[in-house]
Amino acid sequence: MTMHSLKDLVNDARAALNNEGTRIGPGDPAPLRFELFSAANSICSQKVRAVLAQCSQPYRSHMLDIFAGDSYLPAYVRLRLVGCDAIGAGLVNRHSGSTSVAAGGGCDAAVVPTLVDWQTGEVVVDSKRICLHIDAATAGCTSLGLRPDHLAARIDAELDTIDNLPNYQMLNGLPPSEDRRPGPLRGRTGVAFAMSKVERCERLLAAHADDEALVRAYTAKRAKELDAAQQLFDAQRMRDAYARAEAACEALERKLQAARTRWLLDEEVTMADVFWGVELARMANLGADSFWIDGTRPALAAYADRTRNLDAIRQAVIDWPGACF
Ligand SMILES: N[C@@H](CCC(=O)N[C@@H](CS)C(=O)NCC(=O)O)C(=O)O
Repeated sequence: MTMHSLKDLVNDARAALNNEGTRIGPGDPAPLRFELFSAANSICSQKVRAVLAQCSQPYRSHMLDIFAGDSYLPAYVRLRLVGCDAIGAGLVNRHSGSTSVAAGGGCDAAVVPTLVDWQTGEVVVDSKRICLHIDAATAGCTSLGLRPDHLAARIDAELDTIDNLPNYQMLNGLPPSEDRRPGPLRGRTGVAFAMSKVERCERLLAAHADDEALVRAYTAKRAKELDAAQQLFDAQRMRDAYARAEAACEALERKLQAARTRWLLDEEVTMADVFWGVELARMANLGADSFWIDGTRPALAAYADRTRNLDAIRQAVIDWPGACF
């Protein structure tokens, strides 16, 4: 794609969102390399904002409201399709319960985050890929970056574990009598949430029936959310999702107890710590810190506290307006 057509696509997305974006991060207001489309309360977006903060990378930030359906706006979807097509995995039309492209079976053209790299002219999608792209592209993280070569395989294993956690199911809570989510989320069921997205796709399909690219995007997204509504949210599936998250916490507790380094894998913060920090902050926000508080998993409790206090996690999640429920 030419830089000219990329500029047109981004300008259209900016106009659809009705904002020019806000500059985030250190340095003077020189032209910015990165432009990020994210949502305050999206865990995938939080990972990217935290990595940008950890790497001291300034960027132009556009906030989308995912509950209002901003990520389905035609101009935004057209921009994101460029990134999806670059992955080459096709569009996902079923739901695994996690947000992972690898586990889910493809790319979703109606979600956040999306990164534009003005230096390379790329649209980069999928939080894990975006974070690796930022780390490889910038010298601001640490001297070896957030994914030093000698730890790459172990860091990747942690990122995959986190990427495959059932975050979509967890967001929608446990069965009502066991639900520990904060008040505003209680009573919202996953089925109603997913079906509201199905209905939104149907309205958009009717409105853009003659636009091949949009029809492709909304058809896949409709099928994915219908699949979610039909098979992710019965009581047993919800309990299984929380049980899988607790098992990941138990594995992390054992690794932390065995670790001889300041952070999980190294003396310096790696991308594994940034991702775990975001994930543990989300679990705490949903009331799933019962997995480690009250002495249940002491090493994890201390680690959750330390990662929560990382400047990058504070800036991108804890203190970011609207990031916590
Ligand atoms: N694999 C993608 C998944 C992105 C994703 O699922 N984003 C969610 C928020 S974390 C979203 O935008 N949901 C809005 C919707 O489905 O309507 C990534 O990691 O970036």
